[in-house]
Amino acid sequence: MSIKRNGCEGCSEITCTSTKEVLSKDIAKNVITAYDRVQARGMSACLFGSGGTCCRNCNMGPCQIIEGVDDLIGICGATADTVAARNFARTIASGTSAHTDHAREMVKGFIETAKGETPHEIKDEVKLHMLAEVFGVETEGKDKNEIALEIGKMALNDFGKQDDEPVTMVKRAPAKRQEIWKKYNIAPRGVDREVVEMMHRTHMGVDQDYRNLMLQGARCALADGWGSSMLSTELTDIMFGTPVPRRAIVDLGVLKEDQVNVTVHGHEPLLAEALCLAAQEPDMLELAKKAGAKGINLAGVCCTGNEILMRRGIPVAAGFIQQEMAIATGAVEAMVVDVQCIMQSVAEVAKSFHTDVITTNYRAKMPGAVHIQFEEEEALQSAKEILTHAIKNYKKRGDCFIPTENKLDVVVGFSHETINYMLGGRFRSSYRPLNDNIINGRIRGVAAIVGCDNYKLPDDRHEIIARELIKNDVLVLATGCAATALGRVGLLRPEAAREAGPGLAEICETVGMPPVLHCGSCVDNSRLLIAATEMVREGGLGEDISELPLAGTAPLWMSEKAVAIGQYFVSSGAYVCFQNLPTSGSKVFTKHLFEEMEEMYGGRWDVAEDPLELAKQMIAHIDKKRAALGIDKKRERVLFDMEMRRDLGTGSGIGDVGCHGQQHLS
Ligand code: NFS
Ligand code: SF4
Repeated sequence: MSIKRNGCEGCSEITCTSTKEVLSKDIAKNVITAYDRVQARGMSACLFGSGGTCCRNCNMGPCQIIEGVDDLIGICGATADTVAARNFARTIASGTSAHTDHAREMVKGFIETAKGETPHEIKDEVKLHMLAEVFGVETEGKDKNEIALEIGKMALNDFGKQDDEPVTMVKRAPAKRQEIWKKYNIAPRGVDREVVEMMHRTHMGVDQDYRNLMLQGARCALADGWGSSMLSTELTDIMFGTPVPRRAIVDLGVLKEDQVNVTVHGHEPLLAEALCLAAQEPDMLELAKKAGAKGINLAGVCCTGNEILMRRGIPVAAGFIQQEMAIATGAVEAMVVDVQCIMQSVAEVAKSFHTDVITTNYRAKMPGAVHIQFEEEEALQSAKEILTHAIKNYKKRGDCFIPTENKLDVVVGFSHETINYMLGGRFRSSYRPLNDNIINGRIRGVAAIVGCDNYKLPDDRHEIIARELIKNDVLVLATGCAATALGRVGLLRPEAAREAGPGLAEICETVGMPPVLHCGSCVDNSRLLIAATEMVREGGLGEDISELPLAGTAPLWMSEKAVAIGQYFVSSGAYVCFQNLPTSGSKVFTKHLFEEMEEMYGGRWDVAEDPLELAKQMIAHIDKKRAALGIDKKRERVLFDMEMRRDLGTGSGIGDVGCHGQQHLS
């Protein structure tokens, strides 16, 4: 490799103190990171590629197309709008397939659990019964495993079914939303079918009308959000417990000098949960002691990290952009990976250290890694085998550097049920108080900051956007690597309420919650769909998601999954603003995303390169929705007298925070 590193020269875009510290140390001097590759490559991205008008869907191409130039259409005659739409739709299909393949594994694991064939159990029976109702499963006289087995089988059917009926969860959406989906014939059918149909329609010579292509794009994305992702979230909650608020730590500093450090990187919680169980087994701890370590320290990376952080309080070492840095500390015995968002470079970085990258899934192997197949039916045994391998490495550890100065406490675990519980209190857990506080203007609206980190842009963008939103009384819900990034800068702490506007601060202080709520991994964006639906159902904010003062962003998106998520939010009625989209090469298609979709779905795409501008656009949308609901005037009242405080504390139930999560908070 000819790219060189020079201390921290290549880190001009890094603001994370821990990352900079690690990269400035001698032990990391040979580590080439993605930052270095971005620098070496410069910003000369291909305009056709980034604008979405490069087509290589057949072997007459590749064709690079310029909109409005007659000679520069595809060899087959495809125009810029068709090609941009096809590429965008394929991105959605790819993102959907990733969530879907993950979800299928979870459903299969759920079925095995119901049969007693895994070390896991059906933990959340309340949610099990709620889901039984959604699936129409009779519960009378059946034990929890029987109910789970029936739900599991029906859920599995949602992936592969061939009839034209929508997937089960669609019926959870507000009635008005379901009508819109019916009108455009985009209620998702079998999830796999929507992906296959999308791939078919984008094949050379099939669907060549961008509007028609994007009807399937919307349907495919909805199959992700209301189909596979929602199934994954709900069944994972039932198996491993619905998250409740708890304190934890997010930083590279969670690695421990005197323990065997195992980072779990990827997406499927079945592996991570099994590792959590195995790491507590006496024989494993004994083995670690024999190797001279005080224990086994598990730490998460990326979305797997978010899953075990939310449910077990297991710390997150790194988000997507820090995966190489975790190894560069020299303190990691093994990075155990499964699927998605694992950069091939981790195996290269690991070569400079004693670290082994252990792949565990037959679908995802990597040169330079050790493969130990994780078998769900023998989950504990598999996990032990992986840990044994890691423990053996402990003795080989050389110099290491763990940054310890920047470890920040975070409060995580805001499932849609806990948001409801925290705000509503023990006796009347509901979204009423949230709706009331939006109506009275203490909370201006709700924003979702989701998605990835991206080496191409400065890493403080989530923070800039979140600070601007909370300053303007917008409650922020965060998932994925965006949530991890916001945790690193202290915004997931109740103390961050000080930075919020007066209305939001008042509520956060009364309830003891942060102004930015960590709602989980990327598949857990489906929680936000349910939260939005509950807000509609509660009343007072219109009859559909599109009427809510709500906006979403994935400002540093890099993965195709983020585009699928963006599209299912748009098709569900939300305003979604990214920092760029791969469609700029076609004004016609971009207009479809930015304007026509709003007419159809009430939600739309938007872009804003500057993070402050992006936040302002989200706020402008929220204000537009407030005005349409006729609640814009109420916001003029921002100062609270004692009576209003009392009202906030008891009248609405917000002060009654004796929820099961509260004990973790104090
Ligand atoms: Ni989401 Fe999770 Fe992170 Fe982006 Fe990747 S880990 S599923 S895709 S990078 S947020
Ligand atoms: Fe070119 Fe058309 Fe083939 Fe695409 S499908 S590569 S535009 S000829």
